[in-house]
Formats: sequence, structure tokens, C-alpha cells
Amino acid sequence: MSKLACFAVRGVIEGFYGTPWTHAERLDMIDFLHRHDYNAYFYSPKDDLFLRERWMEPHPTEAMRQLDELIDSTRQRQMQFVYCLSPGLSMEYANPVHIKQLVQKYRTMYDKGVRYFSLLFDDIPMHLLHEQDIAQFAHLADAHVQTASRVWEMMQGWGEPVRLFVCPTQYKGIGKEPYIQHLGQHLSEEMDLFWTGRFVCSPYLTDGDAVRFAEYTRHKPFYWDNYPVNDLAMANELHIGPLRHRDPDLWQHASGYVANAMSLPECSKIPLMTTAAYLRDPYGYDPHIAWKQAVAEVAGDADADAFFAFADNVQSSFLCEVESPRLLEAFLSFRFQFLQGDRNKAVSELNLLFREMEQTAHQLLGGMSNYKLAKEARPWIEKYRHWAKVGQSAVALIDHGTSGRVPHAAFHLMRLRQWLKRTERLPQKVCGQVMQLFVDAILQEVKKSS
Ligand code: LTM
Repeated sequence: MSKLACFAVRGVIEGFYGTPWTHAERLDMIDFLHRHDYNAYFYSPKDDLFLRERWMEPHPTEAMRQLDELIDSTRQRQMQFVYCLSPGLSMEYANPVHIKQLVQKYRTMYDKGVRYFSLLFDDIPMHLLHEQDIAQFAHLADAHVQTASRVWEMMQGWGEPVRLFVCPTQYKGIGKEPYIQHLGQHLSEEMDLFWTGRFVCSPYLTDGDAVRFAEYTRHKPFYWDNYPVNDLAMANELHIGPLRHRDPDLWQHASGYVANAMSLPECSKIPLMTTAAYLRDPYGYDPHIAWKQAVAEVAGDADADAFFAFADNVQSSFLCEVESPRLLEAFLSFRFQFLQGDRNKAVSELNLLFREMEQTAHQLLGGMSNYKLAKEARPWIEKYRHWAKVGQSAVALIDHGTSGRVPHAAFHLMRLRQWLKRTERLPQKVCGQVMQLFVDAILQEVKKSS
């Protein structure tokens, strides 16, 4: 099978809450996406007022000039620029003026050469808000079908073929729920229907679920995969681990795939490269191999090993429950050796590990060749450095504490408490529970022997 035959549309959506990417970051991202075989960039930052709250107003002049450049940049790379509007917070679906304004806003982009559009109804109330709408439509899904159909119908008169991606208000589940089933069954099959899978952030995307979704909604799902996005409640997680648990046969049952990125564009490139590898060859995809390659490319050869050592401790997310596997293994072997074997060796090996951890953090904080990556990942690297300090104090404590050197042990206990306090103040998720459990075990051991 030819490598690019799988997902027909392979996109990234700037669809997160939080600070939108800058213009320069977008241009850079489009180039990155092109180099990694993506063919669509969905423009949909939740915090761009002119896409959501003030959807009916034209973009300000400078923003429009920048949009022109983005459209141009995608065109030069034979990619699609997908213009997404989210009018649902204030739109009166029954109001013909609002429909006209909505269509006009898309038309402005059509005139600039855009052919892919999206109408997003996500993250709005699950019921009709306006009196006129309540009087005219049976329910929310009815209003959304009629609005999307009207927009679609008017787009058909523009001349060139266009595509319209519709995001339902209830975009997760199995497809059998009343809202999405009604929407899917009444929307023309020519329109695409977004789906995030069973959950907003779905740990697994399976072909069986996709087949059933298509049966219930009469639409093959267009996947909106909420990875690596880390907005809202996930803001303390850094999603730089690889994409996992997407069935290789998914593309046969989907009309396309889009990954929702983080507001940190440089960090996003690591998981997005692994996603590109999956989209290119889902059958041969190996998350670990793809991850190593992605880290090497994004961090650069000189910093790849150090960044990978750090990244091992920030991989937990809804896709992966395992955290800090190498650290965990070192703790298990320390425990075994400390209790049953050569205590001094156990202590010095673990001490070395924590010193290396601190050195790694210093290298990454001090001057990575990818300056932007270092800047974005800084709060997490800083936390990693703190854990290295905690680790060193804990090792010193167990060494002195279990050898009867009480004053030394007391000093290191105090240091440990200080570093723990400082570390706990940093909200970033690094090392999961692994370091905390290690420290608890050390404290217990010292207590036993005192
Ligand atoms: O997932 C969808 C369709 N909409 C929003 C996204 O904009 C947001 O980034 C993600 C993750 O928080 N969740 C959503 O509900």
C-alpha cells in the first residue's frame, strides 16, 4: 500500500483554549506540518474573538493581512487552510440576518481561495437559547442541521467545490445519543462530522467504535483527536509523549483525522511528529521509535539524549498511565540492593542518578540549541531539577540515618523537607507519584532504624 493512501485528510487544529499561537509560530507550524506529510491546518483558536464571541464581525485589518499570509503559505505547500467559525454562543439560528452574516464571513475567505470550512458547535449550552429558535426548531440538533444545511446550500452556489466540517455540541460518545444521531442522520453525507471518540480525550480510538458511529450517524467519523492539547484542567501536564492506542485500521472507517495541539507550538511538534508517523503508516507505527526520532529532530542532536531523559518523566496523560519508568526501575533495584546486597554501592549509584538528573536539567535550562523548546518546557524542567534535589537529600538521609550518624541525618532530613516544600509548590506534573512514593519509603525506612 502506498504510504500516503491512509487518512485522506491529515490535519492539525489550533483548537485549544488559551493564548493562541503567534503569526510567526503559525507560519513555522505550517511549514513543519508540510514537512511531515500533514495536508491541512485548521484555524480555530478558541480565544480568537472574531471566530467565536464576535463571530459576526470582520477580522481587524492586521489580522486579515496575517490570515492572507497563512492562506498563501498553505497554498504554496498544496495544503488546505481550514477556516473554522464557532457562532453558537450568540447566534440566533432562526434569524436570517445571522445566517447571512455567517455565510458572508465564510465567503470572504472563499474569495481569498479557501475551500475548506468548518462550523463548530462545540462547548456551547446543550439547549436552544433564544425565543425565536425555541419557537422554530424542535431541538438543538434540528437547529444545527438546518443552519449547517443552509450554509452548505449557499456554498454550493459559489462555483468551486468546497468542504464543510461540522462539529456537534455533543461530539463524544458512541454516536447513538439522540442529539448526535439526529444531527448525523439529517446532515447531508457530503458534509463531514467531527467526533472525538468515546470521550473528550479518548484513551483509545478503535475501528469497531468507528463502524458503529457510522451506522448510527450515517457519517464516517472525522476524528478530532484531543492529543496533545493540554488546555484547561490539563494545563499542568506537558503532553510530549507519543501518540498511542489508535487502531491501525481506523483510516478505513474515517473521513479524516485532525490533532488538537497545545498552545506550546514547539513542544507540540514532538507528539505531532509521532502522530505524523502513525498517519503515514498506521500498521508499522511504533510509538517508542517514533518518539525517539521526534525528540532527536525537535531537540536537536546535541540535546536529544538529555531531553529524552527528561521526557521520560513527563509522559503521563490520558494516553499513558506509566510515568518515569526508568526512575522506577532504578528505585526497585536500589531497594533490592540496599536491603539485600551492597549498601554503599546502592547509595552511590542512586546518588549518581540524581546528580545526572540535576545535570540534565542544567543542560536543558542553560542553553539548548532549540531555544524555543527550552523556553516552553522550562517550568517542567525546573520541577525536574527540584526532584533531583529532593532525591539527593533523600539518598543522603537514608545513608546517614541507617548508619547511626544522627546529626548528619537530622541535617539532611531538614534539607529534604525544604526541597520537598519548594517542589510541591510547583504545579507542573513531573515524575507522577514516583518521586513522592520513593521519598515516603525512605522516610519510613529511616524511622524504622531510628
Ligand atoms: O474537543 C472539542 C471538540 N472541543 C474542545 C477543545 O477546543 C478543547 O481544546 C478540548 C480539550 O480541552 N476540549 C474541548 O471540548
